[in-house]
Amino acid sequence: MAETEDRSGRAGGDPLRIGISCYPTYGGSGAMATELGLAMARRGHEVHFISYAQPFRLSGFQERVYYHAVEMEDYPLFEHPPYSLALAVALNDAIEKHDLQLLHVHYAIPHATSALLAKQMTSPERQPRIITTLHGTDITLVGQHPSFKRITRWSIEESDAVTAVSSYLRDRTEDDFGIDRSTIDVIPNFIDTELFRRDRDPCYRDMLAPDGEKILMHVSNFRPVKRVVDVIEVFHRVASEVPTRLVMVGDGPERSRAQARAAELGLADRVVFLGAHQSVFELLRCADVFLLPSLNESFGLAALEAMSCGTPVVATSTGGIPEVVIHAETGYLYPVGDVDAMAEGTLAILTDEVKWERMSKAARRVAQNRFDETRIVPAYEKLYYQTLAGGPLG
Ligand code: GMT
Repeated sequence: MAETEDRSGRAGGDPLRIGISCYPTYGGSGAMATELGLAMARRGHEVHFISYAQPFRLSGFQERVYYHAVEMEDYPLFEHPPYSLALAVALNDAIEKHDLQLLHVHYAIPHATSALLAKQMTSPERQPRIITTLHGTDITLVGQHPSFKRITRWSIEESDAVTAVSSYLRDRTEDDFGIDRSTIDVIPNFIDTELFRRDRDPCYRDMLAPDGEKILMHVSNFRPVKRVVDVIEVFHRVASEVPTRLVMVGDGPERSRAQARAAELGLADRVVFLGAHQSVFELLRCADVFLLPSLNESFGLAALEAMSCGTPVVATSTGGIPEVVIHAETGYLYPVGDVDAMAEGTLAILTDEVKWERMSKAARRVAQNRFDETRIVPAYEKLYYQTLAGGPLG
């Protein structure tokens, strides 16, 4: 199969009919699933998104893209409505109505399990192949819980193909679930480096830092794993040395703790909480340093988005982050919780223009050379064709 560098051109083979299921709300797995589906549609495939809400990156009309909402009956007996079953029915419905050949599900629970149920509900000659992409806490946290562990393992084992977004996540899947790592393909997350770039308008730098201050930025869903209070702590140390503003993008359970800590430290007027944002590339291109002090990340898509915008990253050396951020080249990596070292690293970048320029260029280069959409989407497409043909990924 001839591969092409064309942004929209298919590598080869007949167009496919693909179903995609993911979490539709803000989060890296939903963003990746949607971008992948849209890229596949641009390459000529028919793509059906099946979820309880329209994925947040799915806006506007695009040819060959369809969205099917999962219908749920709100019956008083259901204290916990069985979404997994409703999803299985919606997937089965899409398989039968649109003759889907593949279901690509993102985040194992419950999507892989529902997909397997949907497959079994379909007559043998029309059963689709199931591809499961592991994203992070489906393996490292949620899937570890005794109530989910066995069904997570079973759903991975029964999938026709399994991918993980980093080598770290593949290895964790082997270590924690006893699944042979050779059966899991590592296909990293990707980025549209044409969209996520620095030299484009709009840039809101003057609005975010009206007195010409440096800008630190953090983007996440503010869950405990992101350690957003550490972002405030790092900022506190940096702002006492260099005029700086902090822009916090996103929303979630830890937002009020972070806001309270900023107020406690007397930083409230220099930290802006923007809430969830649709087009983070417009913000990331104004940032001088991106902070990601997570407890764990299987990949760290937000760091890649920043790097593509030429923003150096200061992060923790945990999980799959070192597969994305190269220490001392595209930013700095430190142990979890070491806010003093993260502040020092941030200051080293902010106070040395030559270093900033070098890291900014290196960050952009790594994003382009290793994670551009045109390099990664063909790998998924190849996997699709090979899974349909029943063979391994070559
Ligand atoms: O696994 C999660 O916590 C959710 C998921 C998401 O939907 O945001 O995040 C994971 O998947 C992203 C996309 O592949 C990765 O960039 C994140 O690193 C990963 N999060 C964690 O591992 C905590």
